[in-house]
Amino acid sequence: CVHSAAVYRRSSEVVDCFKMSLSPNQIILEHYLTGWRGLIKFIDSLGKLFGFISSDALKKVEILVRFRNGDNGSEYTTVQSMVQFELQNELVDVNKTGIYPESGCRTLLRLHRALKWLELFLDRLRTSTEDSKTSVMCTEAYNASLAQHHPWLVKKAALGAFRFLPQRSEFFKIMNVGPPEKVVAVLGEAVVLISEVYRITEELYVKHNLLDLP
Ligand code: 1PZ
Repeated sequence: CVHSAAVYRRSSEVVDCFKMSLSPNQIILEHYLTGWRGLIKFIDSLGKLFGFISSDALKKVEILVRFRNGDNGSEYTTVQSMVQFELQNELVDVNKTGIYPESGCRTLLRLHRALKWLELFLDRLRTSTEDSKTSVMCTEAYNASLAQHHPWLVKKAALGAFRFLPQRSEFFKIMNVGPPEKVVAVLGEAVVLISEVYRITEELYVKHNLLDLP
């Protein structure tokens, strides 16, 4: 997947990254993170108002990239190998934040939770009509997912920012994949892939009891 260029290109390329991250029951971190870089560039192209969202996501991507480039980089090939390595070597703060506030496991959990928001939002966008409001779809998706993990101040900031989302037609244009029918098709593909990536990660995190990492 090609999302290494500095500017946002096409949503279908982001979808390709997540497709390549499926291996098929493992998640390849390299492509997962490249997919995230594409999402971050997409948010950035929506304007400065959303900078606090993309900068937090970018921080998390960079933490994971640093692990991949570090001494134990080979342990960070897939999400599965990362979880196994960090747990076996006790590199995760399990109950409260201590010496490993930025473990790969807790960092990826934040991105994982955000993917649920994305899945719900894209599904609403896909099935929406011309007069549907992106801010409403975004708020509903957020309240049904990520919001429950955020303190009130973050929630307030997020809900405030959603009001400034571009409208549906503009959103479709920024996605840059062609006419509305094509956008809807790409969204359909994206929802299927993202939910598969989500499902596999969720199963792994449930199995190791990692869903509440501080
Ligand atoms: C299209 C517009 C984007 C809407 C994105 C909806 C999500 C709103 C999230 C707003 C929160 C950003 C501020 C940072 C919050 C952090 O406290 C949390 C928890 O991390 P911790 O503090 O525990 O280290 N960070 C997150 O929950 C990660 C949020 C990533 C959001 C990425 C959204 C993906 C956008 C895709 C674009 C279509």
